[in-house]
Amino acid sequence: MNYWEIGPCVTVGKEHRNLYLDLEYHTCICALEVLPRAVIVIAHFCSLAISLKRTTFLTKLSLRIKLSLKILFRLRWSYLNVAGPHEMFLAVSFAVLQAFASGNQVTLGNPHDNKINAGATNFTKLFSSDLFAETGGKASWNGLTTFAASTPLRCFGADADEPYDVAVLGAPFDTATSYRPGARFGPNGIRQGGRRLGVGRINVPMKVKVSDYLNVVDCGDVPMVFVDNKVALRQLELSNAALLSKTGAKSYAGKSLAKDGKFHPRVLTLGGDHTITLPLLRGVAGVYGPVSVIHFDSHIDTWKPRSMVDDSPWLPGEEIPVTHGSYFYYAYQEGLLAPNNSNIHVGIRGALSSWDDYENDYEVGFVISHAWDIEEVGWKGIVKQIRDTVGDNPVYITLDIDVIDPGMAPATGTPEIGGFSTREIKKILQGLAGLKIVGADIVEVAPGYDTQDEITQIAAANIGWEILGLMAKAPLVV
Ligand SMILES: [Mn+2]
Repeated sequence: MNYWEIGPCVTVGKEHRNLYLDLEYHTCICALEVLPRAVIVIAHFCSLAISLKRTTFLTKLSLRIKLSLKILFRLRWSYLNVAGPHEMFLAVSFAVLQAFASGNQVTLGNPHDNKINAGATNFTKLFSSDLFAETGGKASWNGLTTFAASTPLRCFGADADEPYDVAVLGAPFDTATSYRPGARFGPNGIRQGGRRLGVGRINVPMKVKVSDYLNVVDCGDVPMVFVDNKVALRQLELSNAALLSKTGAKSYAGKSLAKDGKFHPRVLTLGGDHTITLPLLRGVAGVYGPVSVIHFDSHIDTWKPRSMVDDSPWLPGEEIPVTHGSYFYYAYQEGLLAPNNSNIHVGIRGALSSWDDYENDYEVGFVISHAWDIEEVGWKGIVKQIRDTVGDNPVYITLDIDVIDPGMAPATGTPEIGGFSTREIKKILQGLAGLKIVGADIVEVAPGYDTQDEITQIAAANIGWEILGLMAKAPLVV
């Protein structure tokens, strides 16, 4: 007889009796066998737990429950020598949970009626996405969660030498947001929202399958400290620069857009509050020079730090921290934005403190397409304005999820009514095919404010998938 301990059985006084799993017959027995009736009840709960690990459990489940309940009702609690039904129930529940939790450690298949041999199983084949759901293989809702089922890679560790064309990078940062925080959970929220997407699936309106053109990997999240934004943003800047400095998996005929003439990977960053765009722009500007930014947002984000325009708690000479509303001002100061107002905001509708904000915005280097333009000129008109603005420049796309109407994307830091629908943003993005997208980010997704159905996270993930389609459609050649 081969026993395997799976947890406490029942408490008698202060003493715990242990519960054992009989590996041969798949029944549970109580050590010491102090309470025959309790043993019967526990045995049935246990066999229920074990049944759940087996493929035939559905056929057995109802019988097991029926039997267990029957015995429970017939039982007089006084026989059990335990404090009462509560304690009994807790003891049994815990034992069942233990049996579940430990299930992976032993083969629970019954040796009498099947021939499972884990050692000989081809798990690569068994979990292959080719088999898909109908055979019980890898499906959209199981397996490791990466963005759009891209390949997981330890980009900064053991897999640092593996080549790729696009790195998805999480930037879990929300300590420079002005209203609702929570975007630190954005990266994994967006990944979860993208579980039904795949880089190996066809984007029908774009007529592209990303994996035919690009090797996309998910590098996980950059560790970003929460006590010092300057340090956190430096952590992201260094990580982003490390990814960008690599040589891409694919090379193309023609001259690379990069200053060094090589083909580098592109980074799709999942934020994070919008402040992260500053270190990310430093990265792409380092490789390609100043870039034209297409900024989808309900706010302009070019504001001068307030301490520069009136009194502030900062001491004279103290560095004014960048926020999710001023990062473009710093980007302009640092020369990261393409000159001659070849940068554009799309979807703007937030209130202003002063009309001077628009003057400052123009000085920073942007032109503005407002959210209500969709009513006036339609998605085609907006696409035309974007393309006229950025021309043939290298383009960086940064998309604040609050560009979408809060009815379709409520989980964000600073929602504004009157935004684009998800259908409209898809049409606008699809209209940008051919632009040379050197990098992109999707920011301000704060899953804590999302609905149970993950509506914002699904929207953000789909937008990321469209952007990957744009990257696939235009190699970075001059
Ligand atoms: Mn923003």
